Amino acid sequence: MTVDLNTKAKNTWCPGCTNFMILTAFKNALTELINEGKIKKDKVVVGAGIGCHGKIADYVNVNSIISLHGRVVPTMTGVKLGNPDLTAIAFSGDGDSYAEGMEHLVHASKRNSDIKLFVHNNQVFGLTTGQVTPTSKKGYKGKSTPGGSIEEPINPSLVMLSSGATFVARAYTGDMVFLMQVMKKAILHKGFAHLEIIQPCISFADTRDYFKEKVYQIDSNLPKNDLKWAMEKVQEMEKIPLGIFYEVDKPTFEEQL
Ligand SMILES: Cc1ncc(C[n+]2csc(CCOP(=O)(O)OP(=O)(O)O)c2C)c(N)n1
Ligand SMILES: [Mg+2]
Repeated sequence: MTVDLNTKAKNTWCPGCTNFMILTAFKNALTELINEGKIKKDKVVVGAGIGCHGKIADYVNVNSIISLHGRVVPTMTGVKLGNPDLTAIAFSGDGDSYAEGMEHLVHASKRNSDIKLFVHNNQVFGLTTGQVTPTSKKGYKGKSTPGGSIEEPINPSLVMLSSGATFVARAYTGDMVFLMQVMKKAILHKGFAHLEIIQPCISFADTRDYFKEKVYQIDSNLPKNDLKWAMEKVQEMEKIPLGIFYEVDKPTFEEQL
């Protein structure tokens, strides 16, 4: 069955932005899950933070709410508590979630709130035209760091594993089919799911050549319930692993409340 997820909103992302890959992967993931009878379109709610990523809420024809910068996670916590039947999917940016929204993120993860969080990690504040974020590489030269960032970046997947997230995964916009497959699994996960989507920002942090050489997919048949292994794996830097590192079944915040 054709599921029409298009909207009439004018798209204002830069031509060639990797957000188009995330948008397409997401629409395909939703279409397949709806057609497979696993989710219902009218029960899906998309939340978004503020940033280039946040515009995605305007481009997918499902229920949606645009939050404040850094506040999509608590907003979706409320949405899910108010109506636990909803499939709550939040889109955020590396600035949105890992800077201003970090404390919300850690606590939602610890609670195992039944929210799926897809973070567009372009290692830059994109919408505000190129300032350093917690995931910017050391040496990154942008508007707020003209001499190069002197800080080491954080590793979001590691933070999520140590905070209690029950689904921790990483994907790259260069492989849209793989991204879609991981999105589908995250959406079906019961509990807090964190999907870090590595994406080059073609305008302010063009990392296309860097990531193309670095990323690889882990063996999808490996057991996913080994926290120690997952914590070690996500810290690999020489080559950057992609896939679902950790996935366990635990009671959610909403179930227990
Ligand atoms: C409370 C608040 N703080 C700061 C801002 C300014 N602001 C808007 S978008 C943005 C950067 C967003 O960066 P990121 O979350 O990485 O998203 P991207 O644009 O890269 O997709 C900032 C700092 C704001 N709108 N509201
Ligand atoms: Mg960003």
